Amino acid sequence: MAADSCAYPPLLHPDHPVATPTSRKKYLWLVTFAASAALILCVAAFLSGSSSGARRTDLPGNGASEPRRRISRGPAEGVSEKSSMGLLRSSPSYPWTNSMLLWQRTAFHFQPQKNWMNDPNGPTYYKGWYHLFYQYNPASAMWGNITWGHAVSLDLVHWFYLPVAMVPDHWYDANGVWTGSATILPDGRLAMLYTGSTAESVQVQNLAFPADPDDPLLLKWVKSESNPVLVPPPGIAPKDFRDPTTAWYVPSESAWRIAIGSKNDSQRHAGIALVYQTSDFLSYELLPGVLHSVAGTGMWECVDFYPVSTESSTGLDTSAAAGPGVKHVLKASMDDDRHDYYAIGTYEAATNAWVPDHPEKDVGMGLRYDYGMFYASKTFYDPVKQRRVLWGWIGETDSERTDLRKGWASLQTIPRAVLFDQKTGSNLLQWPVDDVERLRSGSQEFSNISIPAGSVVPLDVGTATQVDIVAEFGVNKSALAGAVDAVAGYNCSTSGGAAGRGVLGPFGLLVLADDDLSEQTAVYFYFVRSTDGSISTHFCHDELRSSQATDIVKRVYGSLVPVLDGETLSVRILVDHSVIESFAQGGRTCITSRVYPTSATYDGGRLFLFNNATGVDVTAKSLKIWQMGSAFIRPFSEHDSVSLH
Ligand code: DQQ
Repeated sequence: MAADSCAYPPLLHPDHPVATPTSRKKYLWLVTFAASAALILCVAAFLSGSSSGARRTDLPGNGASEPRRRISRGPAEGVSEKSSMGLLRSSPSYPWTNSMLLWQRTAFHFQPQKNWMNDPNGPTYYKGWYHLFYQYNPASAMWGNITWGHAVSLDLVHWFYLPVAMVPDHWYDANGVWTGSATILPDGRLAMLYTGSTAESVQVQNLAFPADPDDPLLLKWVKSESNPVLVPPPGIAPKDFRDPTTAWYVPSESAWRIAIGSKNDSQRHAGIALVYQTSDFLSYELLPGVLHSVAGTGMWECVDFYPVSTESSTGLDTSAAAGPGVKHVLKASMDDDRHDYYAIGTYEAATNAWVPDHPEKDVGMGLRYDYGMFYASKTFYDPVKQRRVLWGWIGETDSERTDLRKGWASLQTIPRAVLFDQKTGSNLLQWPVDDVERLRSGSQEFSNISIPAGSVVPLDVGTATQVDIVAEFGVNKSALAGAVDAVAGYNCSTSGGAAGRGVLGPFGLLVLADDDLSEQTAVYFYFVRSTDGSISTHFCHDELRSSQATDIVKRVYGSLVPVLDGETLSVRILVDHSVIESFAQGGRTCITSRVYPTSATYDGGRLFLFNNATGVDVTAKSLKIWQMGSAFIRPFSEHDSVSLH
């Protein structure tokens, strides 16, 4: 799309000069420099046909053969790597058949009809509809030409595709309409702030608003004549300034605040969140200091900042005031390791500072939303059900060659309701929004199934490729008390997975398995009893045998999960063709696996229980399995608008 940028005036139209509030004037040179450079680039591209835009048009479309240049796309343009390319360089390619590839599309996860998708953007509720925008490449199944895809739903499950909402058509977003967030103002107006990557890959913040505020579908968007409304401040590199949050209102200032992620390499590679204050979303003041910074964590992408109630089970609006009974969550997507980390703490608007409750578990050092394939997440407040809802991007771990063949890449997680865990007081709980349960049908229930040490127990549930599973496990207490596991410092990822036998684990379920277990993904618990008698519980996914295909990245994921005295060990698992999302202990620890079964597909997908521990018998105390219907995600038609309302 950069080639298109030549069709637009590289500087704002003289009839609509940029508003230059004091805080912006001194940085105008940067914008002017970027714009002039863009103009020079456009001319050079026209003369030589070799601009970055021309490079992107080299990418083949759907079904095309291998990309001609195996270059790494994200980092060159100022964001993290968007594919598993580097990890798969020496993997032999697998003879995928069309029916195998077709199977990988899911039934109730959101994914576009075709092509590439990454971060969720601007999720919101507007005039009766839930809106999801997303980073989208309309031209290919690989990252690039980033545009905002758009879909709407009445229930967060059944989605309708709409035309793309915003395309890179101005100099200030010629290189991509990157990630952003929605803010609903008290009078119902909607302000959308997003990062534009200019033709020179300078990251600037832009404002857009609905062309017709009365249109509940928000089909048309207008980009502000004042764009860019923010450019990188002094000391911040042009490629380290992105992803504005939803704004929160600070009554004492009669103003809104937003956070923007960045990094400070001169302060030990610290990830930082800058805060700007605005009263009109057009002019902004950079507040002194930062909301928070953590040394060693590098660039913070897709910062999210929101309040949670410590006393009630409802979500809070982003502008809910800090105070007793309210804590604030700070989340950052770490460009360096591509994981979403959060911490819970206290926000003080007067000092513009957020302090974590547990500094040893600061952002980037402790808790993650999800220990699997999950990144660039964003929450929004749903006023209808008074809940905070989290979306996350599930990337691919196959090769780009395979993505091009299947014609699409990436999914969004099932939207998850987020609450403060009042029992532990130290983590969040994530749970699939209850609307998902509308897809359940035909449940099968089992109780007290014995899983002796070293056994695999098939579950007679027929096909299990599109299921919602809730399982509770019990373990012989005396065995637990007597056993001391030699595995000090157990770690799911370095453990050897479900095949590694310990005294007290692993045990759990094998999902997306075929009859002879040549394919299986293990979802399991693993107890470790230390010499001091304390027991820690690990929750893991093992993808190592998830597919016979060789050209995919397979990992063992997981972390600790708190299990309080008197609690039963429990897990909920959503299985959807090629995605497995698991929620242990009510959602204290979550894992998402993106897998690529080749024979555990169609009516060949099965479910098993297993116990690979050597020293403990396990009982599946209760097990409930629902077949899940399809969400029938489809393009929106006028008929839908009449029949649904
Ligand atoms: N994705 C967007 C950026 C963001 C990154 C570009 C995170 O705005 O930082 O597609 O995946």
